[in-house]
Amino acid sequence: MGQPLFETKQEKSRPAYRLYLLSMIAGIFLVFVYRASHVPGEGEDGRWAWIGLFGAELWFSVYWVFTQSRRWNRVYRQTFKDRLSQRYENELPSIDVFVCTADPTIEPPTMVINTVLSVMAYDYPPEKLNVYLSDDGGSDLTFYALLEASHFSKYWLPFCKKFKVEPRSPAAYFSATPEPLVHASQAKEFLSIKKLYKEMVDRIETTSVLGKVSEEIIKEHQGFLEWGSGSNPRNHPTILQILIDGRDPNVVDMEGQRLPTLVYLAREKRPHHHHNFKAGAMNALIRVSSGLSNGQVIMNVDCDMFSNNSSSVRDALCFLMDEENGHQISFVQFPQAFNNITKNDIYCNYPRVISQIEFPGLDGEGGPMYIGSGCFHRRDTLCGRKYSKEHIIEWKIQDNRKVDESIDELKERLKGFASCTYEENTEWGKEMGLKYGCPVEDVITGLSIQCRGWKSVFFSPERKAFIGVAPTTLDQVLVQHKRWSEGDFQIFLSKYNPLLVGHGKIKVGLQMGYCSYCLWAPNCLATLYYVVIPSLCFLKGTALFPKISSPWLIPFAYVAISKYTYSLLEFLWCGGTVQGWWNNQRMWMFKRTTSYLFAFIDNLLKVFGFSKSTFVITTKVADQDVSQRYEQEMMEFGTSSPLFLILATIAMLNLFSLVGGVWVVIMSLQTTVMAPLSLQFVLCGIVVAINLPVYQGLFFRMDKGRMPSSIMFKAVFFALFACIVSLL
Ligand SMILES: *[C@@H]1O[C@H](CO)[C@@H](O)[C@H](O)[C@H]1NC(C)=O
Ligand SMILES: CC(=O)N[C@H]1CO[C@H](CO)[C@@H](O)[C@@H]1O
Repeated sequence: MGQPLFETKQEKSRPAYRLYLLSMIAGIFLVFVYRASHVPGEGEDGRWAWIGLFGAELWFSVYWVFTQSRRWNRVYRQTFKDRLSQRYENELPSIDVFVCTADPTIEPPTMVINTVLSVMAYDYPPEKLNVYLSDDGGSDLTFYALLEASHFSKYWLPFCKKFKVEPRSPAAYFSATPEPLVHASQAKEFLSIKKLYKEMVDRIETTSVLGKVSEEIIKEHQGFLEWGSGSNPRNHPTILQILIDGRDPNVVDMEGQRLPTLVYLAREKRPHHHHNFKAGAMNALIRVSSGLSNGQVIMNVDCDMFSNNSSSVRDALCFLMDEENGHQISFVQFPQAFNNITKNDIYCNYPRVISQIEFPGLDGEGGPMYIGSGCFHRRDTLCGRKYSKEHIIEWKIQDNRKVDESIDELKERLKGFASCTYEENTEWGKEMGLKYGCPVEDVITGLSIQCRGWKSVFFSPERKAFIGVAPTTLDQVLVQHKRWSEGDFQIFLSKYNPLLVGHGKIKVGLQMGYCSYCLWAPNCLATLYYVVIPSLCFLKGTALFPKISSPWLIPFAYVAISKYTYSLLEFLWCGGTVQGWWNNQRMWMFKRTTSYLFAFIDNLLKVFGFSKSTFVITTKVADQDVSQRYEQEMMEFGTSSPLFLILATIAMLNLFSLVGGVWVVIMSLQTTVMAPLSLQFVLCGIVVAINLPVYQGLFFRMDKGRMPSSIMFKAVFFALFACIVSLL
């Protein structure tokens, strides 16, 4: 046994961090002592507001403890790909890559094939690489685009390998490299491949605009015959096409090299069957691929995330094939990155702290969660295998094709795996494959794998492995977070609660780490309380915090200042800017008061048996100026979403309270009035400051991204109403 294929560096919690933890705990304790010992008496002003605030602070403290579990034991990984090639170059396992798409209008076929081409061009023996596209949209446009991509790959793959091109998504490559490469010999090939690519995109886009594939194209490939006259996205038989059969040595690229297998699959859809969204698609792919290439490692990626790093497969294998520790590792999760993040990242799309602090923290406690994209799994563990020390993995190619089977027989056999009825009375969706019944199926799937004894690994290379496109409007971001937080909270309320299923199976730190995400949604209550009640009480003159001269002020000030200083330093350490951190704080407040609130309410409605969500949330806006405003870091409101009404109302309420409260102090001409209210003044002032973009959107902007005036009127009305009621 030689040197290890990967190395783990432990970032042990430093003494300074422990000191911070201890001092915070002491500070929080003193805050509680004050809260408990100074409750206003029966009948006094502000008794209930006080008790509520105490509750909110208790919640924040408990939640804060949960978030520390992602920090105290961080590990960072490094791989040695040269050792992997030296030892295993000829015995590399075969890899099945799954790309999932669901809708040709939201996910344009050109984007999908760029992702497909980027993974086909991995630096890996092509005969061991198999790419499957699952098209839940069942669209012949997507199939047509994939067919074009299969032709183009015969030029693209040799080009990538010859010139060591990075990144290997043609769109990303050509936009990052507008000029031909330096040498004249390369320039010619560069220009000709760029031309080929442009022509292909033109053909695909013309076809997309027409909305149907032309008769000439249909004649070219018999695969189109599978789209019968009556088929539609919700009602069609399984459509399966092997566009490139990598096992056939006669199928080669322009340089005579073998090509990766490329398969198109649209699983059977029938109106009366539940399809289980992406988890269902993934499970169909797991089965179909098992009958064909049967790769021992499965990687899946969303169709909007192209591979930016052609060596990711080898990175992942360094973990899975390591002789010493690899046998217990079930999956290797890469972080998500985005290519259109602006400098100060106004919507905090880039999960900076998550990928540089929190996931390494989870990794130190037994492994990160599976986040649904950019993850390499071992097939057997994804299909339910339990960990046992005795089991030794044998890395070998085990293609499940029968020797004497014709291509048509093979296709029929594979199609059966993707039929609607295949999963009836089986363990699929329960113990096998991805789990069903939860909007964030990836998280519970990862959790149950870990509960079966496996570890996972988080790997974040310098050059990012996968890059996607981040949402560019506030509405999209909030809706996305509503879905995530709703799913995560649903896990907490279900039988998959990490504290229950993980008990005795995974580390307590990891259980807490999972919970810190699962408990996103309930944060809404305490946050809403904190940004509304102290401000209203300030307006009214009811003190809820210690006086400025009181020694009790110290723990409050200490806890607040050190928590936010810590988070600022952490953010800067992760490469962010101060402005970016401020934006991040704003987004936390926005998410907690809107997305999480809706997610929380929807979950409660479910628990009480109203299964249907009663809140309809508006969809995305698509506007030409939107991306321009995004690049200028202007917040995009623009639609009259109920989420924005909440944001605007909170902003107005704090503004009224601040102005009104200060007015009262000035009128009374007594500075003593201010002394007990100063912390509330500061709090209310901060809420106003963080909401500046909202006031701009409400009153000072003329562009289409401003708040609709209907929202303005309603928000002013509700805020005034709340202020008046509180004064009564
Ligand atoms: C993506 O790959 C390109 C080309 O290698 C590199 O310049 C860029 O920094 C990568 N992007 C990220 C976010 O790592
Ligand atoms: C700032 C930035 O990079 N914006 C880009 C975001 O992504 C879209 C689509 O890829 C580009 O058109 C923008 O230029």
